[in-house]
Amino acid sequence: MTRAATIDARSPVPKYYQLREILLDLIEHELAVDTPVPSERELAARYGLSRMTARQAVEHLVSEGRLYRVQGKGTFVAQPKIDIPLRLTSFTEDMRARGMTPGAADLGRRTVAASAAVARELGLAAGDPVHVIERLRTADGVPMALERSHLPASLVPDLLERSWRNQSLYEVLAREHGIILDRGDQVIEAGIADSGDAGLLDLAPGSAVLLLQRRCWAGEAAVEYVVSTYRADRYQLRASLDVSLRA
Ligand code: 16G
Repeated sequence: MTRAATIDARSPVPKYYQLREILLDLIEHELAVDTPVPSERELAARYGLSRMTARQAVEHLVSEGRLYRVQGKGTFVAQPKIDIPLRLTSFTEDMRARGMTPGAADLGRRTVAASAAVARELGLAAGDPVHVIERLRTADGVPMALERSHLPASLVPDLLERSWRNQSLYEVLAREHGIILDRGDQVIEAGIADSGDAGLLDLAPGSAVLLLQRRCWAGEAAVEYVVSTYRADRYQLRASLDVSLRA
C-alpha cells in the first residue's frame, strides 16, 4: 500500500466507515480486479482496529458489490459495475462501445397469443399473435442479463425462422425489415432472481437482480416489449439530475 491512510480515532465518522473509504481508495486506484485484499486480521492489525470493525468494513464493500468472497480463499476486488444504458441502444452496441464482445444464447422462441397485459404494452388486442424470443446475453462470455422480447407477429412474420445465437435483434430489424427504432420507455425495479434465472445468470439463488421493462416504437408502430433480468452485481443505474425549475 503506497497511500498514507490512517484511522482518526477522534473523528465523528465511525471507524469501520473510515476503513471502508481507505479500502475503496485501494480498490479504485491500486488493486486490479480479482486481486485479494488484506485479510480482516491484517487490516485490524495495520489500522489498530478490532477484528469486528475490520469485518464490518469488508462486509459493507461485499454487499455493495465492490468486493467478493471465495470460501476458504479470501476476499477479492470485484469488477466495476456497468451503467444501465438510458438510451435506446442495443445490447450489442452497448457492449461493443465498452470494448467487450457481446453474445447471445438462444433460450427459445415461439409465437403465442398475446395476454391482456402484453397486448396493452404493444397496443394489440388480447389474443393477437406475438413472437417471444428468450435470450441470455453475455459480455466476453460472462452472463449479464436475460431478455424476453415480445414483438407483434404481424410486423415481422418470419422473425423466428433464424437462430438468435450471437445475433443482434436491432441489427436484424434494421437490415432485414427496415425497422429503425426511434422511441422507447423503460421501467427499472429491484427484484430477486428465481432459481431458474439465477442458474442461467450464474448467480446464487435469491440474489438481487434488476428487472427492466422496455417498450420501443418505430414511428407509430410498437415494435418490442421486453422484460429483462439484469445482474445487480454487474449493473448500476446512473442518472443525471436536473434542477427543477418552478414556473
Ligand atoms: C437491449 C434491450 C432489449 C433489446 C436488446 C437488443 C434493455 C433492457 N433491453 O438489451 O430490449 O432487445 O437491447 O440488443 O435495454 P441486440 O440488438 O444486441 O439484440
